[in-house]
Amino acid sequence: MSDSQTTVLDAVVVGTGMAGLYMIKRLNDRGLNIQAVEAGSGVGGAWYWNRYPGCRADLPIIEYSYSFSKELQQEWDWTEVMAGQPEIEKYLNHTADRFDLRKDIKFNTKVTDAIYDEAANIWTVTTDQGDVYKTKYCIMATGCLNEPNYPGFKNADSFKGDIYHTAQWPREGVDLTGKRVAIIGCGSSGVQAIPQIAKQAKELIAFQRSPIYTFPAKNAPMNPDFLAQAKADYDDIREQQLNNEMGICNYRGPKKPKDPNAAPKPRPSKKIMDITPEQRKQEIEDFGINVLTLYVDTYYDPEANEIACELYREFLQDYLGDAQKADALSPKNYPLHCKRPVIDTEYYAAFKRDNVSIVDLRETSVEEVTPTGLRTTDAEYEFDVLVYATGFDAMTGTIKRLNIRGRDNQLLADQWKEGPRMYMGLQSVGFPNFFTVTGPGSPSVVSNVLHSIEQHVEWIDNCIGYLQENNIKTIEPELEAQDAWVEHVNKAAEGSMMTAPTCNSWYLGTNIEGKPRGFMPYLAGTKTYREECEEVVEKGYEGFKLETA
Ligand code: N01
Repeated sequence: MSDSQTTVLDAVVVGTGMAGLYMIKRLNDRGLNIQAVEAGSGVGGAWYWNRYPGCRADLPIIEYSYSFSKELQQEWDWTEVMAGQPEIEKYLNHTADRFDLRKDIKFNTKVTDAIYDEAANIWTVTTDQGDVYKTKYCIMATGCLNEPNYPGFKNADSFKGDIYHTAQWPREGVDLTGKRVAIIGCGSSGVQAIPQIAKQAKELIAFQRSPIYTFPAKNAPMNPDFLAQAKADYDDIREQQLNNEMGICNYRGPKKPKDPNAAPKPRPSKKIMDITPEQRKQEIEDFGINVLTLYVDTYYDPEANEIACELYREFLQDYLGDAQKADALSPKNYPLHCKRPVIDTEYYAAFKRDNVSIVDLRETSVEEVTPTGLRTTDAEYEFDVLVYATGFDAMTGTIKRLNIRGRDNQLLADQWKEGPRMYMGLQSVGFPNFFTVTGPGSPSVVSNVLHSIEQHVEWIDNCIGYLQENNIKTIEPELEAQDAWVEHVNKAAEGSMMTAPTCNSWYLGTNIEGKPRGFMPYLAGTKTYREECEEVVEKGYEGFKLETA
């Protein structure tokens, strides 16, 4: 039912990335009257916005793809083991078309407000295009990495050349041929972009404040036989993903029958502390530098971790053969496994090129941006293009910027001032019928995020179905349950390198000035979390308040 300005709906879905698309499909299948709103001109979310050169998945795409449709699984042919952004964007467009989802999406439109009317039990969602949606359910599928972070350098606007952010790369692409380019940041985005930009640009200067631990991605073209076998094995692959705490099964193709006469395959040691310094070097030689990520003790024992870090730095010295460059690129003063794991394709090789240099921002700091480049405390740098690979105000940035008001007109951003407070990463107290897909307090970004997205979308959809069928007006968490969950999430992160005192990361919010330090995702694992979610439902939505109509 609509008048000229207002549309009355059952549900509004904000965002049409991997989460939003599946959410639309589920709610359509349920027969609800819905509207999705998308800021971009196309679907894909993170895979729409992040189109910088080199952008690709960091998990095998066989497992980082939708599991909800067997037909989709069978009909889509991936061309690389870790697919690139263009291919993933194409896949998501295909998904939108295949399930006829576009009809429900309003593109080039940003939600600005979502305001709850307690008496009417209705959310009023408004957009920057003047749309007004009156809806019973509001679902934020805005993703965890959506709001780009621009460092607040002095005189940032004075630069006369071109400025780009990896997370807002122009759709038409950027020709960097013959240009002098500066790139700031070396998280996953910078590490993927640097080798590609280095190939095009006349000169590339990488400004790095926290050089990263990164490991070879081992991407390759997809072998058609492997793909065919994976398709045949998909039921088993998905089952194994469900039984893994990261939502990853590391599918390696068909299991070969064991040859009883074959010599046992060499395997790396379990703990770095169990082997001698000579054995550690031998294992790096035998299994590659990635072996450092396999020693379990490096994840919880600071001494084991520091040994691994030192071996990493030595490896870098040997590989680069340039002590000064290696020193500038060496991660120091924070543990391995603190930040999100980064994998790369020829990242360090790029620094062997004559046109690539590094500025170590631990030794000098940025004073200001100038019309022709950037001035540090040590020197002035001139370039034509400035690329920010400086990440995101992650997990809470997008939601906190919106005018979301629940009961008693309270602002969600106020409730989250000291850090996000959610029950199970799904809902916040005082915001009935308002859901967040992969919200803070759920495994989301510390898992195969698409696996976590599917679980959340299904939980939310089933919950809405339950409310509809049982004539329940509202669902929202109980304060005690929410407080206990936040505590539980904090406990799960204790003792991890991700929360070590010397660790800073976007998981902790420390990349954004003024953001309170706190580990936002839930580290207990996807299997554990799914079982907890199922138990809550089995116990009649334990920890949630349900109000009947
Ligand atoms: O962002 P980041 P990202 N001065 O926050 C630096 C996902 N992703 O876009 O560490 C100087 O990791 C900052 O330095 P520091 C993935 O989950 C996935 O790279 O704060 N430097 C850091 O080096 C990933 O984790 C893929 O000291 C400044 C960098 O900028 C997440 O997105 C690909 C600075 C930011 O790194 C974010 O990755 C890409 C300043 N003022 C992204 N401010 C896949 O592979 C920030 N930095 C699927």
